[in-house]
Amino acid sequence: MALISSLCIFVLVAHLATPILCIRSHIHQAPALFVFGDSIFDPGNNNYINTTATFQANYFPYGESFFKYPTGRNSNGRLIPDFIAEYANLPFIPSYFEIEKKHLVHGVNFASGGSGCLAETSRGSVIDLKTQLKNFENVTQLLKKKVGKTESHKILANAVYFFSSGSNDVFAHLAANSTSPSFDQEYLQIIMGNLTSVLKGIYKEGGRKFVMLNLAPLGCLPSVRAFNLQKGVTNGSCMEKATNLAKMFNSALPKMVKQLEKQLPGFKYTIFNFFKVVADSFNNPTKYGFKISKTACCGTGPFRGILSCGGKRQVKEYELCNNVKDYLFFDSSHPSEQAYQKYSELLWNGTPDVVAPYNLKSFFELST
Ligand SMILES: *[C@@H]1O[C@H](CO)[C@@H](O)[C@H](O)[C@H]1NC(C)=O
Ligand SMILES: *[C@@H]1O[C@H](CO)[C@@H](O)[C@H](O)[C@H]1NC(C)=O
Ligand SMILES: *[C@@H]1O[C@H](CO)[C@@H](O)[C@H](O)[C@H]1NC(C)=O
Ligand SMILES: *[C@@H]1O[C@H](CO)[C@@H](O)[C@H](O)[C@H]1NC(C)=O
Ligand SMILES: CC(=O)N[C@H]1CO[C@H](CO)[C@@H](O)[C@@H]1O
Repeated sequence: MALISSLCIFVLVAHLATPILCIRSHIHQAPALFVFGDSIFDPGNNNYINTTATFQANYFPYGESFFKYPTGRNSNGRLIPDFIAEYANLPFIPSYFEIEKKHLVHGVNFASGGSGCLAETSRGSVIDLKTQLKNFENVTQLLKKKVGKTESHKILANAVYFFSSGSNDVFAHLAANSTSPSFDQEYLQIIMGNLTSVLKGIYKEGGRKFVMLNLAPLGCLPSVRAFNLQKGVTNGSCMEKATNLAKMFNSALPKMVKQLEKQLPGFKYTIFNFFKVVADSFNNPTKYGFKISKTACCGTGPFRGILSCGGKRQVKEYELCNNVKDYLFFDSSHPSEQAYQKYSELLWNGTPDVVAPYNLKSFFELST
């Protein structure tokens, strides 16, 4: 957002200040960042809700590498929104439950670990996407009170709205249909319908610029591979069915946002190919600076794929690697801070094969 301000040089003429030269300068204030979705983005919202340790990460060793205390982030340090905020010259975006009014102008993070696009996904233990939208609507009211209608309108129109959602809907679908997880095109349409209605809700509040992460190759997560290995379904290879569901979601996503672009004047979007970068770093870890991509740093059992990191969940015994910098995955289902940093660099500066039609550097600058 370019705020116009005038700098004037005055001369004093007989007690009257007369401007002789005024310079109009553009003071660049970074657009705000509003964040929605699941554990990929949750900075600790789940610390404040009635849930279980399964959906939380507010205990050691989460956060150990960067914050030095467990913030609630599902990794050893910063997440993608933290890096993007840094690149955009914004402070860390506060969780919804930690906003003080002074922070509102830079954005708010509403994401909740375990949530999906559907209210049924992890119902009762997470803040679903529709409720995240309600919380956002609340924030827009607070913002209006704080800075006034005109300024809040500008902030909301220039802001970037950042989404990571859908993986947990896929997992819920697989869990409910573990014997024959034949994908239901109908289920995908319901997911897309719910995601669409949340995007429209933000648009209605004045939001225009949307960034979507597509889904990772979910069948390759250590948690999924360990589960299938233990059940004797596979030898620990990636679960094709889970990855295929992610691929189907990923082909529906651009169609959905293109549709919105046609329907809603001024609607802009960009999509980060999270699938591609996770698949690539899983298959070619050294290219990304990792040694180990198939086993997580923190967890239990094969590939440390049992979700036990921290010992607060069902399984209390867990292993923690010595050199987390070598690992793509921190726990059984979440990338390490180092991986998030690499992905964030690609999201910020990347070429159209990973982020299109805009990378975030140009998307932030895009005027509405
Ligand atoms: C939290 O959830 C549990 C299980 O759903 C329930 O038994 C308990 O009463 C809830 N606690 C609060 C404070 O709402
Ligand atoms: C909105 O904020 C008000 C006041 O802070 C609060 O009472 C209400 O529960 C909030 N609504 C939602 C949906 O969070
Ligand atoms: C959202 O999902 C629910 C099921 O969770 C479904 O009944 C509803 O029709 C969906 N809404 C849209 C707009 O697709
Ligand atoms: C594991 O299974 C996959 C798929 O069935 C197969 O392609 C791969 O060769 C197997 N690997 C080993 C080490 O047996
Ligand atoms: C959660 C989920 O997707 N459940 C589905 C499992 O499969 C049956 C039959 O195909 C569907 O009716 C359920 O909706």
